[in-house]
Amino acid sequence: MQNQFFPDIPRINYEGPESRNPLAFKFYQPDRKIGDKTMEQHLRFSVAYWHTLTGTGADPFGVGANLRPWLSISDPMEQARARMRACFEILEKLQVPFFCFHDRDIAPEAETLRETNRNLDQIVELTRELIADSGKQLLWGTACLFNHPRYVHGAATSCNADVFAYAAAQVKKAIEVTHYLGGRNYVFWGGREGYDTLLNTDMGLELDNLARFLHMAVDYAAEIGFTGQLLIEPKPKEPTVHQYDSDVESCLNFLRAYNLLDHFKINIEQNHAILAGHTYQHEIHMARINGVLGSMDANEGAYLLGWDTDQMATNIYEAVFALYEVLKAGGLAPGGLNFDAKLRRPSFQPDDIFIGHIAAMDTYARALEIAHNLLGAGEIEDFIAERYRSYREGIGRKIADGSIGFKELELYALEHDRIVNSSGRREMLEAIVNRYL
Ligand code: XLS
Ligand code: NI
Ligand code: NI
Repeated sequence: MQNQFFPDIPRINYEGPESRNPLAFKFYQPDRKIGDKTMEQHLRFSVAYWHTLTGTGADPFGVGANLRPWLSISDPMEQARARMRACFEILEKLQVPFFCFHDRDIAPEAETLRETNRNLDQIVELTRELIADSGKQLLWGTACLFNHPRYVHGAATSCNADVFAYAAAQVKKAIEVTHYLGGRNYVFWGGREGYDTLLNTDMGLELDNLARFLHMAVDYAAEIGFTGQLLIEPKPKEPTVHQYDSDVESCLNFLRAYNLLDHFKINIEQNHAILAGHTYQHEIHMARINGVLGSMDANEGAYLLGWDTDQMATNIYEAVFALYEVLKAGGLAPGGLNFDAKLRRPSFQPDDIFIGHIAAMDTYARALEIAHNLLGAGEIEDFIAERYRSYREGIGRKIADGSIGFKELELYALEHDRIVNSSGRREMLEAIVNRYL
């Protein structure tokens, strides 16, 4: 195991809930079986390169504050190499099996696209070696189509066709690289695919172009033999005023309208869910019942702020319901739980990287066990089944199997107009859940 960048950090091991060691797992035991799979197989944790390696700790009011061992290297390509090595040291020490990156996270952008691609190729070669040596895997790759000023009006939805072409070239390359590194998924987050004002926007054309772009990506992935999942990541706002892929339902509508539903699944992020005015569980549930649950960006947003704070998840209650849905869906593979999360700016020390990931991994490990027990006991499922019993017999059964219409229902209602309802028992159910925590 590498020990070059974080010599003071040991390999993180399980020490149990009584441990007071911040550099130990209290709940995460990769090999422990929960039901028919190990924790590692259920949770499929992933480190997000942009936050954990490339992120500097800058915010809109201040420059980078992070202390990182590779920042003393001034040559950008040498620094990129060091960062990639450091990534694998982190993965190994944390026992995290996967990582995710944007093309521009791992290699610096140069003057020309050709040169930029050459930079990328060099880092990709190093990454391939490190993958082969460590057995770590790429959960997903993606292209950064939002940082550079050329994407000021969007990428696939830009008013400028040259930008559409540039974005296509970038995604083509990013899919190739993801494929070359054995990536299990490829993600599209439409960072600037939305609008700022309708006064300057042809929304119909922008949406058509976004669909054309995604069809081209589907075709190209098939052409080069990439069989990983293609994922769309919804987010409602930030940076645009209106973001086209704003939540799971808007993505579903878009994918259906443009004949893309067979080709895409959805990558759900907690912080994006709450910005959309939904719960995390709602978004996962919606994806599950529509058969499009692909992967998850397992972070956590601040409920008092209106932007994507991308915190390390530590709220066990929320994670329980996220994993309850995942268990009901039969698991996440080939997707995973990607920590699309950054440390708070005051947590600038290198060891905070480990402490933060341990906190999130333990949160999900603990939540997995709770969700498994809650689902297995069946108290919630039984209550729901009983609540809808009227659709399994008599008139309800005829409604459910579609064998009845308004005229018959009117005749029925005329004879049965003394309606009896029963309690929804929300408080009772919440108390039941609390018994499992
Ligand atoms: C930004 C998104 C982004 C995607 C990958 O808010 O969460 O990080 O996950 O482009
Ligand atoms: Ni994300
Ligand atoms: Ni986000």
